[in-house]
Amino acid sequence: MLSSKQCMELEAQYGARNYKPIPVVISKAEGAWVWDPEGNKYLDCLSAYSAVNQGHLHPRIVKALEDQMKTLTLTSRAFYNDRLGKYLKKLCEVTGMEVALPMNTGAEAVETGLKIARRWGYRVKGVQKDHAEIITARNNFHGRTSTIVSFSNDPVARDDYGPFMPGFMTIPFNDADALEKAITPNTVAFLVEPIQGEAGVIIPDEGYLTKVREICTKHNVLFIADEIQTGFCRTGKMFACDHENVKPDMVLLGKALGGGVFPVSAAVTRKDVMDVITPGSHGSTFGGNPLACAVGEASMDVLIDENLAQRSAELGAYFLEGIKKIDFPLFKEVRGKGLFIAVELKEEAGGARKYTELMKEMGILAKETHVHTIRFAPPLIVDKETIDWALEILKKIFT
Ligand code: IF1
Repeated sequence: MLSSKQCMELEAQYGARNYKPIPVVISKAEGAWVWDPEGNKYLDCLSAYSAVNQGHLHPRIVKALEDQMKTLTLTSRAFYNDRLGKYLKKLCEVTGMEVALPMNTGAEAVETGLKIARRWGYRVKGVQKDHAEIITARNNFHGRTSTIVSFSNDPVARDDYGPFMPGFMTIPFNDADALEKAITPNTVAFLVEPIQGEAGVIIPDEGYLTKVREICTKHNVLFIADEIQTGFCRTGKMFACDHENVKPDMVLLGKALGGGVFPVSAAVTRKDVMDVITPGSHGSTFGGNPLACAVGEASMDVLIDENLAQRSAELGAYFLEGIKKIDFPLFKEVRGKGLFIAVELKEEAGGARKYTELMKEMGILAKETHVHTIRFAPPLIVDKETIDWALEILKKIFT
């Protein structure tokens, strides 16, 4: 087996430098825990950015993958496959939507949503050809395609990838008045994360999503919720929009839909919206493949049958309180919803990186976001004893 050092050297030599990972190599995982090649054990407090909500190697998800792997893996959409319909039905039931378009990665789900919204604008709303506008929120993160970085305001993600896609504008997050002011007759959609993830777990004021719903309805604008990171129980409800009982016109899903074993994503919406998509107008070689369908179905079953929304809510509140009780003068703010928690440090702390590296030394893996914020998002199957253990370590680090 390669040592951690050898693995890191190989990546450094042969890999593009688009990441700056915490210096730990993971070679094995189970549940909430991961191991490096030397046998050191760590608590995973990132969960692959919430793609592993069900825990690493969940037996039921692995079994679904194994069983399907031996039967049928890929057909393309040139033919039907016997898994897709049943999976899409479950996806619609879980989201309360009517029809779904299956893709693979989150960015593809977002692209799908943008294409549907534009077509809907021209063919249903009656916007003049090539004049559709989509409103997005400042500090958003929706993925890395050229179109998506066109409406990012993060220079690191965007600089020198122009010329950028026109037809997007950005307003402040958590500002419903700004949304209403920004809407024009050409506006087809408002795309927003119900809680901003990459921005640092930014939770909007209560009532914001309700107001967004009202404004979008009033102006005949599609409310598109990117629940790729916040969805599937991460924030203590099945979807983050459920905290306000708000139903968007379209929901974008990914990450945990693949149960940590496979990339699975989708755009889910109403029938009258999805009807603008006609044969040949959108698709993907791998989207809706039988393996992804089996995994997606099992991933949702696990979330529901193991009551992971409630678990996330309860353990999240407990973890959040525990961190808040640590009396560290360099904490600027500790916030969270469910097991989606962020610790923002004051400028004087000199950045979060040295703390995430220290945490690694003590057996907890988390990642800083931007410079000053540490995100805590363990798999939702984590138990209270483990959180108590993590809190003891955090106490040591922050005192
Ligand atoms: C990376 C961040 C998190 C997302 C939302 C769509 C996508 C993402 C709300 C695209 C992806 C990822 C991408 C991953 C790191 C991670 C991330 F730090 F970059 F911003 F989670 F916070 N919508 N988020 O959060 O999904 O195409 O990646 O499947 O390394 O880029 P994807």
